[in-house]
Amino acid sequence: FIYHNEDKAKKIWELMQTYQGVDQKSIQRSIVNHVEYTLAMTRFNFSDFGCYQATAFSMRDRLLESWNDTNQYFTTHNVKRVYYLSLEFLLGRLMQNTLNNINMEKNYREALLDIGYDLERLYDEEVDPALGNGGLGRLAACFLDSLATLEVPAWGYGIRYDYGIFKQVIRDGYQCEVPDFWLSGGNPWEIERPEVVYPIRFYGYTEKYEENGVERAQWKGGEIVMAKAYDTPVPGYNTFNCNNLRLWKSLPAQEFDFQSFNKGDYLSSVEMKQRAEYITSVLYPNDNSQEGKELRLKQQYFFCSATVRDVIRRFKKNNSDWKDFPKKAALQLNDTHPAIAAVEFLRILIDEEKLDWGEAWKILHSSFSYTNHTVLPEALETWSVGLISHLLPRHMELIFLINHYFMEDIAKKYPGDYQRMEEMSIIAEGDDKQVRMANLCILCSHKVNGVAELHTKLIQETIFKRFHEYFPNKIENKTNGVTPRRWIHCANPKLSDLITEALEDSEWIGELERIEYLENFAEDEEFVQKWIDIKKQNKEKLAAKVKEVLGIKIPVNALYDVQIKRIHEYKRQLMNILYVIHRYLTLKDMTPGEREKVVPRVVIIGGKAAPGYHNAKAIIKLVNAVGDIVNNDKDIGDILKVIFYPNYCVSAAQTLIPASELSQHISTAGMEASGTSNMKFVMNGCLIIGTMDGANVEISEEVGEDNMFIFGARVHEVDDIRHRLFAGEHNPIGKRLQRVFDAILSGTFGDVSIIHPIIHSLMDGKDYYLVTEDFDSYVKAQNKVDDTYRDQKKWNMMSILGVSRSAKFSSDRTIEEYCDSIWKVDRIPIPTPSDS
Ligand code: GPQ
Repeated sequence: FIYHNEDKAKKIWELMQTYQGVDQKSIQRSIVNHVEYTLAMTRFNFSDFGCYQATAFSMRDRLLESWNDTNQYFTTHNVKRVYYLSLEFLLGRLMQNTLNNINMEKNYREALLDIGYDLERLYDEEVDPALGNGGLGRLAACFLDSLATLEVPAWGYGIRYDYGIFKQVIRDGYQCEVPDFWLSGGNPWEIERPEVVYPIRFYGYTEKYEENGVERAQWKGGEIVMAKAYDTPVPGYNTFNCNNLRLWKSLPAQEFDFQSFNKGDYLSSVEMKQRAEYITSVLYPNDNSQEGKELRLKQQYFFCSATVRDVIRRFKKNNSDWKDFPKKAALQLNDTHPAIAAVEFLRILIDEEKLDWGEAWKILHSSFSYTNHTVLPEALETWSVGLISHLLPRHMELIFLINHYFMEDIAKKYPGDYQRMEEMSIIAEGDDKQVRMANLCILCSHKVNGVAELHTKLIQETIFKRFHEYFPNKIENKTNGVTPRRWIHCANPKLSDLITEALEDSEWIGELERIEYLENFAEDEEFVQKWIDIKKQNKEKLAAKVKEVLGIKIPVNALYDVQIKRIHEYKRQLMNILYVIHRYLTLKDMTPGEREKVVPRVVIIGGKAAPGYHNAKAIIKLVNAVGDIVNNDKDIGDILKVIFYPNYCVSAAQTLIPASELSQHISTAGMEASGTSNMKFVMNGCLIIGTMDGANVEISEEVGEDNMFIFGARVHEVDDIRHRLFAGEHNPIGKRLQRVFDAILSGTFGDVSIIHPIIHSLMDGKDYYLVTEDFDSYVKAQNKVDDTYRDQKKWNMMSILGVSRSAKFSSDRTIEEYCDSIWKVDRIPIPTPSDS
């Protein structure tokens, strides 16, 4: 290795001279070289896409320098690393974020302009890597940015899906799903690692044996699939540190194929190849709900096994005593999706490393921790004992053992309390026995966290109540956050510049606490005017985009009211559109003179429905149908526009959020664990209409309740209301809402029969999400929105105060808390080239 051979190292250093230059010529030469030598295009004529690719390759070269040095440094110093295990990383586009983090945007912009390319246009050439569903996957991406920025040695681990979340196309008002083969144009950001491969076993059987009084097993037979690593460098903001995101792809195991060949079974060997490749082919498109398919469990085990082996291999490079493992590695489970990693780790320690149960358990427990992201029962994962036994026979044995020891402890502490044992057991008994993955995760982890204060309190008091009683220090809160790099600095560059100008430096981008000084400008006329201008420019940009995508012209002087998130009944997009209909019917009642006095609104709703989620798809149809009528109604004109924004994704969010003035976070209280877009909107000067749910509660504490539009039932009231509604004791539907229902049912919006069953159940009181219950207070809050918007001075003041009080919601704050109280890791800045 070069570091052991000084002469060789010296020679290589002389050859390379130095790191990549930052001057214009060096940047241009590097880009043009990639055009010719990497892309094999002619350097005298290349497309915007070619230029994007070459530019990305040139940036990757640069990242590789710091990425290699960072890893080398961490290995040499044998530091503790964080491993973030997640089935989803919703990264979004990388070019702009990377250039900003390494502080090279200006250099690249000028270098490109000089050869006739516009950097902003290149940004739009990039595919949006969408290996996630929604909040959970995007949180993982924000965490990667903060971990690198805070110089924490950390790797993300996940799956390199061939197909990310589907592309949403709207036909006749209905959602259609189109596959997202995001790799078709190549991926210049990743590095394939053909030498980092692990064999992964499925099915087969176990053979038990005893060794020094310890029962161990050998897992044999079945099928072998290979996992190959693909690495994506993760640069931090304003640091030389560069972390890594390692994603696994499945491949057929060659040795296995040859066996089939020898038997002359050629076709079945080809079939096996395809089965192997199928494992990492597609991301499951469900958000907040489990589908329970065998292939999904295969994905989980596949990536967990490869990850655990990789982590162990890295540990063993520098360490010989297993007891040191928790001092060198912290593994975080992003929800229960990677839960099987804990069992795989235990299996390796016991069956391969020959540790005894007690030692192995202690090491496992001190290094693993688990984040819960929901209380919704349909999202709490369970897998049938039958399926796990079939696919992972040894793991099922170990889960039974973990449960056996645990049940013994519970029986000791609460003799005869079978009810409690039933609740706490990993196994849900019954005809079709199930493994409760959350219970497994809680047991295997030294810390469990919720994602907002209210959510953490709820898991302590409801779904994990028994565990909280038994392990009173285990469950704690880590309120989510979002990265200000992507969500202010990149998404809203003009706002970023204005903040930097006001605060007189740009350090707030890396230390968001500093943004509080903006409060001093809330009444500074010159500043406020610039604030207004920026919002207006962002609205113009969005209006142009809407025109381009949908052919609909939206007015810029209207209030932009936005709800963008996965479509789910608990998020209550239905309540939003019912209110829009109410607003439309009210406008229709008015004389033209009266209408002119109404605050004009553009209501934008965007989000994907899981392909099998019928009710969510019905809501999309209703929104589109209402838009068709309202947008073409001459009486209404520009006073109300209703837009369903198709294919909502990270890059769309980066255009929508900076242009929003009001955003909706209106879930039934207790159902949204945190929400994270609420934080992004606040950071971009948008006001919130919302329920006291998830992180909205903490946002209201920070910005002040007067600076938000809060409405609806509170969490402690929900159960009683729901009981009342279902017992038929519901309040009669109010006149306004009844009129809305009548309009829908009588065909005012064309054929929306797909929504009729939902409307009928609401009228029958079967209103699990409290839409009818909260409707009146929602209307009141909306009236207050209009009144406030009329007072632009007040509105802008609220907007500025929101931004200046948003520091808590930086994911840097969140990550610092995880580092201090869960991972116990330090910040390790690596020496920059100029230091060495
Ligand atoms: N979340 Cl369980 C998802 O995006 N997908 C899921 O499958 C589950 C949770 C969200 C949750 O709904 C939001 O309230 C959170 O803000 C987000 O996770 C991140 O914690």
